[in-house]
Amino acid sequence: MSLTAKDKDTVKAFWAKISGMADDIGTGALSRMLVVYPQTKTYFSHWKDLSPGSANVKKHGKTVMGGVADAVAKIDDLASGLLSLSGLHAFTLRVDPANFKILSHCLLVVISMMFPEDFTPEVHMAMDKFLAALARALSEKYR
Ligand code: HNI
Repeated sequence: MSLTAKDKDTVKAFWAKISGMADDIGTGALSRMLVVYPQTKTYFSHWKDLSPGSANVKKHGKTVMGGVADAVAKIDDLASGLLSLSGLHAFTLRVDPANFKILSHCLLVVISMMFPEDFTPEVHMAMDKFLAALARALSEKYR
């Protein structure tokens, strides 16, 4: 399902509210992903410490959220905007694209906990659609 103009406005407005906390969101989501879905740990076996909130997790949380911020900026053309990041995950990192949905879910959980007032059902739906579109865009080079 593609994002409507209204969904895009909702995502941009919500992102403007939460982006100042992006590093914490990234750390929280990545920490949860590695605990709740331990199969995701295989991709990060070269890290020193995969435990929640570790220096490695914090640093990579920030990196991932940089990618999300970039996706918000490219919301009108995600598939071509994220092609090189998709290629990196497909050919160099060889991440199973099923994991993009897992991380999206963890992002939604953390965001809902950090912003209980602002995370209305309308925002939830728009963010869910956006993260699904982001996961689809990251999967583009796997085709
Ligand atoms: Ni992902 C590196 C963005 C999901 C495994 N990832 C990156 C980088 C960005 C990024 C940006 C750094 C690229 C560079 O060096 O040029 N990743 C994103 C985004 C999502 C995502 C926006 C989804 C929202 N990545 C995932 C998932 C996994 C994943 C779900 C595996 C479970 N990514 C990696 C790995 C690296 C990586 C592994 C390299 C990290 C390192 O430290 O070596």
